[in-house]
Amino acid sequence: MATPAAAAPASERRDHGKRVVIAWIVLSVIATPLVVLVLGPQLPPGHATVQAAGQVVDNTVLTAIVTPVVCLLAVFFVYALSQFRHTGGALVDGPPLRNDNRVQVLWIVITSVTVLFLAAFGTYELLQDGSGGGQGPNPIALPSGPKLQIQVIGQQWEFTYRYPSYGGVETPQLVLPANTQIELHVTSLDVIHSFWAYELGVKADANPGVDNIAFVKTKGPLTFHVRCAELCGLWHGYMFNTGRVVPASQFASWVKGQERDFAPVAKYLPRYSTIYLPDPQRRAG
Ligand SMILES: [Cu+2]
Repeated sequence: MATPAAAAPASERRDHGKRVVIAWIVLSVIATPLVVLVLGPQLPPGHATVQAAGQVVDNTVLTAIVTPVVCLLAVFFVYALSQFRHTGGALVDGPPLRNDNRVQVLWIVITSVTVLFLAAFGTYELLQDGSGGGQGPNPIALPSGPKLQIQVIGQQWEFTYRYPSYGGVETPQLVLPANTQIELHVTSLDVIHSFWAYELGVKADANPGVDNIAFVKTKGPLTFHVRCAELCGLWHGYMFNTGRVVPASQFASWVKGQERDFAPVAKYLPRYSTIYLPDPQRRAG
């Protein structure tokens, strides 16, 4: 049985702790502002809409909070590797470690404060902006002012879009007017899908029989990606497209053109509704 090594003198143990804490503080003080100022603006999903920009702020706050934690791990890792390295001689157990009340109290206080702050911050942000992921049929975060309602319909294996304020025309591409509050009603005709418009900061479940409402306020013109983010059958991987944010005048002429182009098939569409139920004859894939 290995003999426990003699405990290091108390002053030496304190030195280890002091060195680690000083290195941690120095590294955190340097790294955290760098993360906020340099990495923060690059974080997803970008600043293309008000909601996306809000998510960048949230991601920056979360990354800034985790930075000192990562710094502590890195400092302790490097310090332990360099200082507690075994250098020849017989391998012996280190001195037994008992509890340390100060470390335990500090640990509980710091982790509790961090978790409670994040819970409060997350709740506040959720009530301010919604989740960007759809709030169900009764949103708790309602933006004020006029909204353009657009329905997003998932189906195997594409998204189509209905514009109820333009005669319920249904189009294969999502086009939005710039600088406008959009009210997306996300639903599905068949199986579960997920409407993910990355640059818009929207990722909302598209479920049959559910009217999932998500708000997005557009900024300037933009081309954005739309992708299904829920495994929905054989061709799920091909369920993607691009959409556009265009100036309001361009949107008006585009939607008029769509009404004209799709007029011959408009009579085959079901009446506009917030939900549609799957056709029982159709086989889900
Ligand atoms: Cu899908």
